[in-house]
Amino acid sequence: MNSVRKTSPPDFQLPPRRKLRGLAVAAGLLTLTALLAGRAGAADELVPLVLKLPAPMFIGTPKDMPASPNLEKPSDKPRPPLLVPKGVSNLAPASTVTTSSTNATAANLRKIVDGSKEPSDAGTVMLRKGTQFLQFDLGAAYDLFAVVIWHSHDSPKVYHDVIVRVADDAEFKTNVRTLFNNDFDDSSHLGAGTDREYFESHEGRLVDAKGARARYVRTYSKGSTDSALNEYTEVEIYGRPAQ
Ligand SMILES: [Ca+2]
Repeated sequence: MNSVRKTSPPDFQLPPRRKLRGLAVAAGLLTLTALLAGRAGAADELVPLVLKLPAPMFIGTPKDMPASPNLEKPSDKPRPPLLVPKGVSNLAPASTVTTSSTNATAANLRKIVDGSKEPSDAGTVMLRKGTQFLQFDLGAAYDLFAVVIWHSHDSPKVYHDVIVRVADDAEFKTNVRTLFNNDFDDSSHLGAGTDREYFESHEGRLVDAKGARARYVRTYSKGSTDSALNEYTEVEIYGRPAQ
C-alpha cells in the first residue's frame, strides 16, 4: 500500500478559520513565552493588564524631536497590552514612598500613589534637579509584573536617565536588578542602559517586571527636555505576594 504524504497548502491567503487557528497558536506561543520567561506559574491564567489612563493632554506626534541618538519613535496607536497573571494588583498605594530629593514632604509623595494621573499643578510632584529617585517599600517580598510611570505629561517631553530597579534591601545593595534603563551614556552612573528614551504621554511608561521578586522598587530620572526638575504624577506597581 502506498502512503501518500500530504503537504500543507501554502500559508498565504489563509481562509478565516485558519487565520483564527493561527491566532490561537500565536496566543499559545505568547503564553508559553511568558511561562518560559519565568513571568508566571504553569497554572496561571494570563490576562491583559488594564490601566486607568488619564485624558491625553495633546494630540498627534511631536514635531520637535530632541537631538537624542536613543529616542524611540513616537506612536499614535494605543500601546499593546501586557499579559500578566490574573489577580495581580497595584501595590503602590499601600507602599511607603521615600525619595532622594530633600524637598519632598511625605504628604507630597502620597500624590504619586493617589490614583490621580492628571498633570495639574496640584497633582504634579516636583523632585529636585539632577538624578533623583523615588523608592517604594512594599512591606514584604512580592512577585512583580509591571511598573508604570507617569511623569508630567502636559507636553511631549522626554525624560532622561529613566531607570527602574528592584532590590531585597532599602539601601539597594542586595540582589539589585535593573528592569529598565535608558541612560545610554551612563550620566547617572548606575551603568549604561540599552532601553530607548521616549516621549511622555497619558499612557505613561509600562515596564515589564517579568515576575521579579522584590520588596523595594526605585524609579530614577534626571530631568527632561522641558525642565531640570523631575516631575511625577503617578507610579503604579503591579504584583502579588511571593508564592
Ligand atoms: Ca497622582
